[in-house]
Amino acid sequence: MKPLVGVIMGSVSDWETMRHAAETLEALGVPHEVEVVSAHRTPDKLFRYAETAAARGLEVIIAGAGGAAHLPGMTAAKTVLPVLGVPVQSRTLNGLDSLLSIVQMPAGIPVGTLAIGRAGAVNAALLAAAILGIRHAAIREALEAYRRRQTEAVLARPDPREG
Ligand code: RP5
Repeated sequence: MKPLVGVIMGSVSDWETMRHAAETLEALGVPHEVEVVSAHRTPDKLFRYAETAAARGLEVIIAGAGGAAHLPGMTAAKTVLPVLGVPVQSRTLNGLDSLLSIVQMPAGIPVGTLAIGRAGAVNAALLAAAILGIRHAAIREALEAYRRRQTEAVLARPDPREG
């Protein structure tokens, strides 16, 4: 099936974080593609990617970047598809730089910004699935099942001492 979600990141070094988005989409059976697209090192590729995304059938883009994290915002500037931004935890400033770079978009060009690191990557995938679930019943059902399993797993282990 053709990808519905594009998972892009500024560097291969972001994969350790962004793989959690890809794995979550995989678990939900959401067709997706994964690619390194750098706002700074490959700006022309970024423009091409964002400009052609909707015509290629993508419905949501998840963009992860760290430091001067311009990828999500610049992607959003070139497409009207929903763009979900994942701040990657940077070595120098722990990802606060990434978070502020992604979240402080000017009015008019929104990026749905998630938490720093793994939680943000997982939640970006879940949010992408929720958006797709409006139109794609199978994805909505997979998301409902995911949430049910999560609730049951927590209820099954109320005592934290029992590993
Ligand atoms: C950003 O710079 C990337 O998103 C990455 O988080 C950060 C560092 O990139 P590398 O120097 O590790 O390639 O553009």
